[in-house]
Amino acid sequence: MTEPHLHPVQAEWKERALIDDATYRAWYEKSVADPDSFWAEHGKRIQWSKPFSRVKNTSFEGDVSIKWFEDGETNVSVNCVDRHLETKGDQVAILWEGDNPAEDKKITYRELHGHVGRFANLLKQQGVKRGDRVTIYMPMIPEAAYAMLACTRIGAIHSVVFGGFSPDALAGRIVDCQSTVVITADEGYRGGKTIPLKENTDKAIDIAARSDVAVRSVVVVKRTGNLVGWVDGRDIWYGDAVADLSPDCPPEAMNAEDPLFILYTSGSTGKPKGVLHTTGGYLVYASMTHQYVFDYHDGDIYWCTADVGWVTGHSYLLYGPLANGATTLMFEGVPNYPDQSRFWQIVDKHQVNIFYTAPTALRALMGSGDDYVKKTSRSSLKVLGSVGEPINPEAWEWYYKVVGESRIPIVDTWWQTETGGILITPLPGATDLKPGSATRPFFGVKPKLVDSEGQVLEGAADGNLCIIDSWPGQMRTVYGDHERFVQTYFSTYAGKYFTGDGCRRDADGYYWITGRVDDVLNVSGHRMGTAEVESALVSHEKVSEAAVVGYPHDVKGQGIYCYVTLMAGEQGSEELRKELVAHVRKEIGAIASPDKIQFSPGLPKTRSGKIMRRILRKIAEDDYGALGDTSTLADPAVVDDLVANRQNKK
Ligand code: 6R9
Repeated sequence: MTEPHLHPVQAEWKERALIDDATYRAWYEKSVADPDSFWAEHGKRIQWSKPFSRVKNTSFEGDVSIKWFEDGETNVSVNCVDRHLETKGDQVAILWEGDNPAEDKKITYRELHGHVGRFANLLKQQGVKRGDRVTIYMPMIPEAAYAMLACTRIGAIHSVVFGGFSPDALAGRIVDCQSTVVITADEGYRGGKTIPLKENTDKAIDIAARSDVAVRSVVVVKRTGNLVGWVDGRDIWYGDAVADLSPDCPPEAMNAEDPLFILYTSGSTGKPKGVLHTTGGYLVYASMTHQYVFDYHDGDIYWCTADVGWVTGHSYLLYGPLANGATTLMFEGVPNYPDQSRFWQIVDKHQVNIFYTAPTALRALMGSGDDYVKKTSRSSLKVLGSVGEPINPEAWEWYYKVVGESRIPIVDTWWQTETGGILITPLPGATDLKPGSATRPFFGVKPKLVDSEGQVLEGAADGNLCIIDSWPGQMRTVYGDHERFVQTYFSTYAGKYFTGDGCRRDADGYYWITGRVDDVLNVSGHRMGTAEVESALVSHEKVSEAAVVGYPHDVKGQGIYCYVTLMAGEQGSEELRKELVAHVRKEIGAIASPDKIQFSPGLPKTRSGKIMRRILRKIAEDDYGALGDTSTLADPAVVDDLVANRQNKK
C-alpha cells in the first residue's frame, strides 16, 4: 500500500548509493544475527596500532558492562589526521566559515596535523597527562577542533561545554569532572554579537574554587582581540604559546575502552550527567554511520551545522567526517545573520554536497519565506539531514520541496548523546521516505517498543522506545557514578536500554519518534531537564516553589512554561517575571529562558505531595477541557485558579 506522502528512492540513487535496499536488509540481518562477526569486519575500518581479537563483550543485566574491541589499541587523532596525510595531505580537512561572511579559512589535513601536534605539546607542557580531564569552552572556530583532537592525541579526556552556558553551568561541569585545565577564547562571535567567554570562564573558575577545584591553567585563543581580564601564571595566550612548539607530538596508544570524552547532558532528575564515551567503538560507529547515513563519498563537501558543544558536533562535525577523510565545514555563525539566506549562501559559496541541520532552524527559516532560499542555487546538494527533535511533516515537506527542490533525499536521524551515533535513520539510496519518520534501525541496532508494564509490543504499535542490545557507539557509564548509569537507563525496563523517548512503529516497520516521555524538554533541539529549570527558579529569593513543563512552540518545538509559587508576602508582576527570566539565564544560560511564567498560589498536588504534571501540561497547552481525573488532588480548587490565570490562551 502506498501512503500519500511516501517518497520512494529516486532512480539516480540506485546507481550512486553505497547501500541499496537489498544490501541494507542483508547487512542488517547479519548485524543482528551475528554481531561479533559483523563488527569484527567493520571494526577494521579504523586503524589500530594493536589489532583487537575480542569484539563484543556487553551485558545490560546487573551492573551493566559494555566493552567493544577491548584488547585493541588505537588513537583517535591518528585516525582523524595522520592516516590521511599520505593520500589527502593537501585536501581541506576543515573548511571554516566565519560569522562575518567576509571571513573564511581552509585548513588542510597537513596543516591540521601541525596544529593538533602543537596544541598537544602545549597541553603536555601544562602538565596534562593521559586520563586528565580538560574542559573546552569555545566558539565555533578551528581551534576548538584542534583542542579536542589534541586531547585525544595525548589521551586526555575532553569535556566540551557549549559556549552559550552560563558561568554557573560551566563551573558545575568543571567541578563534576575535576578539571584543572580550561581551553577558551577571549570572546566569541555569533550573529554579529560578542560572547564573553573568557569573562565567563573567570567567573566559573571562582565558583569552582568554592568546591575546592582549582583550575591551574587557562589556554586562551584570541578571536575578537578585545581586552579581557588576565591572571598571570594561570592564563596563557594560545597563539604565543604554540609558536615555538614542535608540530610533532607522538600519539598515545589508547586502549579501545579508554575514555575519549565526557559530555554533560540533561536528564529527568538531578544535575546534568557526564555521559562517558570511550575510544575504539565510538570511532568505529561515528565513522561508519557518517559514511552510510550521508552516503559520503571521497571529495564530498560535508556540512553539519551543530555546535561542538553538542554531541552532534562531536560525532558528525568532527570525529565521523575526519575519520573518513572528509572536508567538514565549520560555521561560526547563525542561520539568520546577516540575513535568512545565510545557510544557502554558504551552500553555494562552498559547493556543499551534504547538509545536516536541526528542525528548529528549518522552522525559523520557513517562517521568513521561500524567497531567501529560492534566490540561491543549491545545485551542489545531494543529501539533506535532520537531527535533534521530531521534524513535523510541514517542516519536512518544506525542506524537501523548497530547499531540496524535490530531488534530494532527507535523512531524519534519531539518536542521543548517550548513543554516540545515529541509531534510527533512512539511508539515502535504500530507504523510501515518509515525512516525519526516522524510518529504520541502522546496522546492529535492535529497537523494541514496550508498554508501561515492560511488555514487548510486536508489529504496529505505540510504546516506549528501548534498545535491547549494545552497539559500539553506546555510552559506557556516567562519569564518576556508574550506579546512576544503571539506574537511569537500565532499571525502568530491566535488561533493556531505555531511551526516554516515546515511539510508534507502523505496519511497514518504520519508527516514528513521538518525543520524550520523561521530564526532559527539547527546546530548539537542546535538551533541558525540567528539574534544572525548577531548581534555578527556586534559587531566587522570592520563589518558594516551581514546576516546569513544556508546551508546543511553533519554532522551538517546545517552549518552557513555568508555574511559580512566590514566598509569602511577595506579589507577582511583569517586573518580577523579567527578573526571573534573567535569573534562569544567569543560572543556566539563554537556552533555558522561560517562555511563560505563571504566578500560581498553589500547585496541583496529590495527597502524598506529588505535583501532577499531567494537569500542568494540559493547562500550559491550553487544553484544559481534557484535564482528566482530578479527584486525587489534595485541593482540587487550585486547578480553577490555574486555568483562570493561564498564560498561553489561544
Ligand atoms: C543527537 C541529539 C536526544 C533527544 C532524543 C529525542 C530527540 C533527536 C531526533 C529526536 C525525533 C529525531 N531527538 N533526534 N527526536 N527525531 N530525528 O539530539 O542528542 O541532545 O542528547 O537529544 O533528542 O527526544 O531522546 P541529544
